[in-house]
Amino acid sequence: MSDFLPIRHLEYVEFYVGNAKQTAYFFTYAMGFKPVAYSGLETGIRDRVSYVVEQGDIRIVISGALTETHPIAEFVRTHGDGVKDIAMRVDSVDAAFQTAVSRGAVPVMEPTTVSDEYGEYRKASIQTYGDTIHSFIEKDNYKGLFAPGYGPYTGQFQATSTGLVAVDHIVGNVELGKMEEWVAYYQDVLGFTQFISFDDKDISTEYSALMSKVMANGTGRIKFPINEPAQGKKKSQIQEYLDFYQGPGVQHMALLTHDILHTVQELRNRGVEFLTVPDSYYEELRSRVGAIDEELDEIKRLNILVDRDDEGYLLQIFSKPVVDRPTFFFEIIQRKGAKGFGKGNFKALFEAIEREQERRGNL
Ligand code: TYF
Ligand code: FE
Repeated sequence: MSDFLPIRHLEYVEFYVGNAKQTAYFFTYAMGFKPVAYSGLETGIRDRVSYVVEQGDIRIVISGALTETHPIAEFVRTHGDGVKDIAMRVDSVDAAFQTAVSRGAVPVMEPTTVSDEYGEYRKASIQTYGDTIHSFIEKDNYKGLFAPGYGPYTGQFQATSTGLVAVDHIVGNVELGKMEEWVAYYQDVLGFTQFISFDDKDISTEYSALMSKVMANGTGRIKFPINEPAQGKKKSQIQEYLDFYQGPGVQHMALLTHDILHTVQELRNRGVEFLTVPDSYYEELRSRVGAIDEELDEIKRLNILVDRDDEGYLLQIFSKPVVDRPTFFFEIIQRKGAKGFGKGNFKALFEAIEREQERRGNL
């Protein structure tokens, strides 16, 4: 089937937060992102503030409200800090928006042009799960730093990279029984195809269960897994998310590194907290994944997980939630040939998540 809505790449991921300045501090000093642009009172914007931070090909926008009634404030009251917008770069905003809406997308913002002395910036948005949106961005004729209304970042935050290079995938949690609807949405509206699926046999442990399907765009570069809770003996981790986020939303962003030992050591040094698996995981590792390039002692010391498939192997680790509620977390991933999502780690990973759920009194 033809790619009826070609997407060039992920342009940015925007978080709505309670305190953009301090979230920007976390992204800078803990995660190693460099602040590049700013929008707020000093650039003539009176109702909100946004910081743009970058590392490798990853661009994050962190936005906070300056007024009681701003939609950002309403979002944060309901959901806490979380992802609002997964924005994609397209050749034509008009074509992308018209195509998506004619195929059933709920429109959020019609194609809009904003201009300044650096040129024209075009944007339109459609709804996806929960209060999350996808914006389409067209800015080939825009030579400014980020977008109109933004100026250079002139503050004192200084980043040292942690080696993160790209977004590998972004996962959405949806309500029980809704996964197929959202799979169909990405298929019908955005022309994504199903990349891989995991059912409850793959990923249910004694207490916590979920189902997951991975949707990928035409180029295969953009991957959006969708999770839904499945019935288990106790509360699913996905249901815990839905309860605290008060609905569907982005559960995790997986960020790619080419040197996971370095990246995880850096993140740990800077206070990023990760889930841990028991020693027994590492006792079984060598027989499960065979020979790998990395020193097993180092892998174990940093509590990194490893999985192998027919094409190679991958290394991954999951942060604890990085916001107040047990909702959004990061995954750090290095791929050495493997294109999967670490199915062989699901049991150990979900048991680690369940231990955290238990500590939170949510199991
Ligand atoms: O994205 C994935 O599929 C892997 C595994 O709640 C995973 O990162 C799946 C569900 C989940 C946490 C991790
Ligand atoms: Fe993941």
